[in-house]
Amino acid sequence: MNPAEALLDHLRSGLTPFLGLPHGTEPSPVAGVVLGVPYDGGVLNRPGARMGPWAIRTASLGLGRLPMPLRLQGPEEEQRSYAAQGWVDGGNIPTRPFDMREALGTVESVCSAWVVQGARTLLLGGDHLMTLGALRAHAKQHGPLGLLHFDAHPDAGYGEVWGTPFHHGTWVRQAITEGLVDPTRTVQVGLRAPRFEDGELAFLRKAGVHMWTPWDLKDPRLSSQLHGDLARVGQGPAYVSVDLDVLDPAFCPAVAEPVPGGLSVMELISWLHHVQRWAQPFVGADVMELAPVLAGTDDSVRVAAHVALQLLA
Ligand SMILES: [Mn+2]
Repeated sequence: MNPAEALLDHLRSGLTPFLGLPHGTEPSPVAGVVLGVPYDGGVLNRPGARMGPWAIRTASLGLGRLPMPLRLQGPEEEQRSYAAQGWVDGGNIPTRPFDMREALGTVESVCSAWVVQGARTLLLGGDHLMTLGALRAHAKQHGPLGLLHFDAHPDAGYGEVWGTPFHHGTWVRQAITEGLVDPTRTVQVGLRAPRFEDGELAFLRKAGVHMWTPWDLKDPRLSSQLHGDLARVGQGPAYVSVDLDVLDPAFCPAVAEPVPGGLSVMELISWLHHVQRWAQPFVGADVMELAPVLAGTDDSVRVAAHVALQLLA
């Protein structure tokens, strides 16, 4: 179905699959699957991310799927393929809002059912803890993963909150501890939030994770080191995780923990272009933490839809 037909089909059916992709909830050997994660029980402060998947899908309707070439001038023109070629929208993962461990298990088992068929995954969140379920599914299939993680926060928090070590600020530490990611192929971009404790950065440094603040990204002396880091993540099976709070609240305020001083949409999309230069495409990706109820306009939602589209371009 071409995009125009997909739009007409949406008008007829009232269904809103991401980008008008074919809807298919039965795991099958497709190129990739988009899965919503309507869960926000791991949010510490401002919930609402459980509504993210519906909002992103609605905002994606009518978007073209033929991405702009990376350059229209000069010798470096790079054509990009039709976005989400061979992908389906697998609907939402039915995470019940009452039990965090069960929700994580549901995300893992639904992702696994697609991953064993050879499908790549794109999660639309949902809170960031749910990334842990997807990483468990992919690591079981591919072994330890490279991780390119865009976030204002390192998400490697220590200690328990309300009696559990699982919340949306601890999944990276869990993933390293469980051996789901290769820390030497793990790179975090955009970190800037004020911290509660020093142990997080020490843990990540000791593990071998490379971390970049928005100010590091601007330093021309660090440019080749940064490009080396981004390339290294993709030298094996890799996962790309975007917490929308990596963006400045000027661009995307509808997140649980907005932190001033973040990336612009253009900067984030520029970094995502590096992902498309990896020798092998990412095995899984996600766009997390959109809480559409937390902002009065749909600007954040539109940004989320475009970031998700760029991942599939
Ligand atoms: Mn996060």
